[in-house]
Amino acid sequence: ADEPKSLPDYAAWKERNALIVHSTNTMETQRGAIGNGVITASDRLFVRNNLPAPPASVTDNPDVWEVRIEGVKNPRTLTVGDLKQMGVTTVASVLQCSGNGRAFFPHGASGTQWSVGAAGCVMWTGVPLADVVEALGGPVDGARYITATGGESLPDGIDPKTIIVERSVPTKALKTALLAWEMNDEPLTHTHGGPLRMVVPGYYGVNNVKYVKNLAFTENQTDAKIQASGYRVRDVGVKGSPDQPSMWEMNVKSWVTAPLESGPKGRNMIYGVAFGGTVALEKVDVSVDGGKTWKQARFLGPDLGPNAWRPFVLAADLPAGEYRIVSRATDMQGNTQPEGRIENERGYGHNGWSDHGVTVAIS
Ligand code: MSS
Repeated sequence: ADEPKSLPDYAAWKERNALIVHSTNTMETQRGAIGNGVITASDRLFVRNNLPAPPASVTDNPDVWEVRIEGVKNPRTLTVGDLKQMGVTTVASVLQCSGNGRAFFPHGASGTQWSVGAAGCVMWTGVPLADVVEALGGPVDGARYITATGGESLPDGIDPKTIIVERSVPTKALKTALLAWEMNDEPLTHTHGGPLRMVVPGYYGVNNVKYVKNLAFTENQTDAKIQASGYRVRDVGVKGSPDQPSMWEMNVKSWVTAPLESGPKGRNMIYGVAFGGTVALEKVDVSVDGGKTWKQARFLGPDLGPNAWRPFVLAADLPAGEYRIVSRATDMQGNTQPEGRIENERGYGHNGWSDHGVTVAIS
């Protein structure tokens, strides 16, 4: 067996035992460490970097970090200090990697083999992007996308478009997007994108651009590789291209967090988490017989809004035996998790309830 990998320097403050370290750039929360809280502790939250993170010193003096705002009537360069005077809001939102659940795809989708833990629910504090844009005269006519650029320095000798983290989302995201400088009531660490991060509540992780240094209202999506051919849903064996669906709004999803392996016969509390992306949840059903029969679970803790996850619990009386425990969430628009996978080349957006179940021995 391989030596357990240690945490990379930029994430050394994390709780090692709560995480599976896949690589220097990818760490997921252990299923058993997700717990049943409404908010994921920062030191347990997954990490995913497409490029090496900038040095920790970027957050030494967060208020001087600059972001250029373009594609508005009055383009300007603003510091985080300026942004803090323009407005502020706090939102709870699920941060989930597009490839969360990739490990369940039998064709061996390439990329980090995330199970369920490339996701967490955190509080973001920052300025509503709409306030910033309004102060700068509003978007230019014809703007259809908001394009955010990450602040990593790029290596020489490589076409920047092939590696830069630059993502476009439809302008309708302006209703909820923010430029965040705090996560879970603490200054945003560089691990999670400090000093300033684009947050698009309910959208897949990749759209939440860290160390954002440029933000533009654009007519077209960026032609950066991460947008044009990356993060595109297509059939197995097919190359990515701009005409395929982009990983934007998250779909409805849930999974059980306890018990995971065994339990005592009699009363068992079955816990899990569920979310609807941009749509509030209606309910979560739980089955202890692999989906033959279902019972509605109870939500646990306060409702932190449509973009947050909802921990759930179902009390079940279980005689000794083996159980396949699965959960299935339904959102307010009636979208519900499918049983199976939507097979796709890169293993994106997996919300099938069957694969996400657990087999538990009760004795
Ligand atoms: N940003 C930047 N700048 N860079 C990078 O790399 N990544 C992505 C996001 N953002 C990046 C960014 C991804 S891809 C994800 S998931 C996220 O981020 C994560 O986060 P955290 O904080 O957890 O680490 Mo997939 O869809």
